[in-house]
Amino acid sequence: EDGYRLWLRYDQVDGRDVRSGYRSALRAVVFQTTAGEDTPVIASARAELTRGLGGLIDRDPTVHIVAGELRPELGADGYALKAVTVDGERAVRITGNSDAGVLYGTFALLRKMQLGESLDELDETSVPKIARRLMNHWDNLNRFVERGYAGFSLWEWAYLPEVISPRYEDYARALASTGINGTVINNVNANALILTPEYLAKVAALADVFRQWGIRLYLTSRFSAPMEIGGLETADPLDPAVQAWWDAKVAEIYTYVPDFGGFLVKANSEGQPGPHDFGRDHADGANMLAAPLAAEGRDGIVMWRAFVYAFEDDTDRVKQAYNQFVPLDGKFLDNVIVQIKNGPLDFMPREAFSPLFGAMPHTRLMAELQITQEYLGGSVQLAYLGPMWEEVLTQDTYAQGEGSTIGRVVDGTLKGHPLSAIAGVANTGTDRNWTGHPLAQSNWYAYGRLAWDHELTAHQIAEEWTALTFDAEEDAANEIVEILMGSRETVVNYSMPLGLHHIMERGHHYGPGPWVMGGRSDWTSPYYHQANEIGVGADRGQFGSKAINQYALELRQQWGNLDTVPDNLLLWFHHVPWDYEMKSGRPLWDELALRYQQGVDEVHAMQARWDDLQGKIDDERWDATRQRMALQEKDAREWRDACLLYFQQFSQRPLPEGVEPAEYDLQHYIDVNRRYYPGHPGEY
Ligand code: BDP
Repeated sequence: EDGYRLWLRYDQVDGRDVRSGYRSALRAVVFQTTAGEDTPVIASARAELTRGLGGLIDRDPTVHIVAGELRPELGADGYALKAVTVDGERAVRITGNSDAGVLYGTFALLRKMQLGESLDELDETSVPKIARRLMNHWDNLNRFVERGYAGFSLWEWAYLPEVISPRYEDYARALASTGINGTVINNVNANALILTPEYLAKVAALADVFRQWGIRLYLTSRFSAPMEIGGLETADPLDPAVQAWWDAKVAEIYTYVPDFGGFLVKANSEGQPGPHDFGRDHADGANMLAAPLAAEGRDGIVMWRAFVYAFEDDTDRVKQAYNQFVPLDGKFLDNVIVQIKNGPLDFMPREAFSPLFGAMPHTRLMAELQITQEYLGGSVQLAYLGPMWEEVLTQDTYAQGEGSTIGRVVDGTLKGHPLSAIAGVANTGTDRNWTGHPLAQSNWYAYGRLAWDHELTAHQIAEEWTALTFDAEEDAANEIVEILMGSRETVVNYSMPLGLHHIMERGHHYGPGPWVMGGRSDWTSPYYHQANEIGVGADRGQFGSKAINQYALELRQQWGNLDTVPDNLLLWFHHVPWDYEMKSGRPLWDELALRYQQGVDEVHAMQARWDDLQGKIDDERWDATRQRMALQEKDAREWRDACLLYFQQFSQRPLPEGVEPAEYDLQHYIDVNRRYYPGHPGEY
């Protein structure tokens, strides 16, 4: 049980009665689409059915492919599952308007059986709320994965297009199983080479595999590509020669990948080229790329990232994206969608949400979530991110009054935009189990499920994933679910509690670094924690950076007031005196120290609970997880000790009772020489 099969294990269903129940309910399967044709995607659905039912109940039912009426309520990708009778025999009918709908219905049927649900009265429909459900891979052409912690990139560039790794198909199956329908295969820190004919032939080979599973391929495009591979002297988006170059390039890409999905662009951000280099704005840049993607009947899109900030800009970094983008509202073409990270800073363990979600009513907006755990312990530490994403997607922006949640902004219903999309930065790599930490598979799964239906709860998804992934009795399964559910908050507690943020080590972002100084100010830690002898925290209120003004009045009132701001965002919005009396009645310093301690205690509790699971799940994954938890425990103590020693220099207060004193002095933690880190080449 090495984890390779992910949540698609299809082991024999437990219980003779259940098995025979399924066998008699599934003498046949009807695939119904509007076309009623046997296409490559239908062939994939059939292959999955054969694989799944072969494993689950040792049967291979007859498959009928029939044409049906258009069912508007199912939209483009939705499906209906229904128990029916065919020639006097019980069957299940899977209906979709499209082949993809049938494929998703097939996976849903198999999932129900893996979960042991009855098929007797089966009659249900499911329609994804978001149209483009994407993976983002930060994969470089040399196969190094930026912020990847599970081995190398899955794409074997040197062997493509001739050699097709079987992993490509297994990857595509895993995506399709949760309803993901697109993937951006290369890094946002882009390399123009991918747009050359040599690479496009390789890209096309990947797209050919993915297409059979309903997945469209997208690329990141380097803004300066016309100069780097096109021989032009400029990449000015308003220069006709540049526009012509992109028009031709896009046309060329479609000859390789006829269903190409479009471009993802990181521009004028962290050193990437962009329209500002030529005195133009983001809309000029995005629209130039978008025009050919919508020409000649194409339906490609541009996902233009709002992750922009510049150290020359002396305003609070968390305000900058809003400042740059809001004036451009209404200027983007219809096939441009602005891709926004959940928080305005980066992917911290906890942030307030990006205020852009509550702005730009005339612009299509999408969310970017980070599945890979850049700031949450790589794939060493356990952090099930379902609760974080639930927190984000259910967050109210109040943009159009109460109920204007980020989920509704992203699915397009709030503003009635037809183009909707969501992206998750992948945590996959060549590790045999795909994600490094065996339990990090849950994040890949949870992202896919939420992309389909952002109203599912994190708990529900954790239950599903656990049941699909382990052979565990109910008690053990519940235990795993509970461990998962608390894990992200545990990481918050021992690393950046009470709204602290960006106090990690520089570069690799693994481990504590509240002392990080030097270089550009917005990459230092004191820029964010602002610790001094008076207190700690970033003042983003009316007397501080005023970042709070980027939110709706309801939130300004709640978050701007020390009495009503929740503890978990306290130091995100306020600089708070060390002796400030918290809701608990304790002074801030004591509360902070106790939160760090609580994080460590929670890791200990988690280890004990995990130990008790020995023999209740397979040894292989149990032990791999146990070992990682031992490392996480060391990491958690290091975070606590380093941060408390550091902040104590300012607070000048003793540790409250119940907080263990640090093992070493502060200098020791500063000097920890991490030669290598999970997922980072390191320096030797
Ligand atoms: C930061 C990462 C960096 C990415 C950047 C981005 O540290 O590797 O390139 O985000 O999203 O979190 O562009």
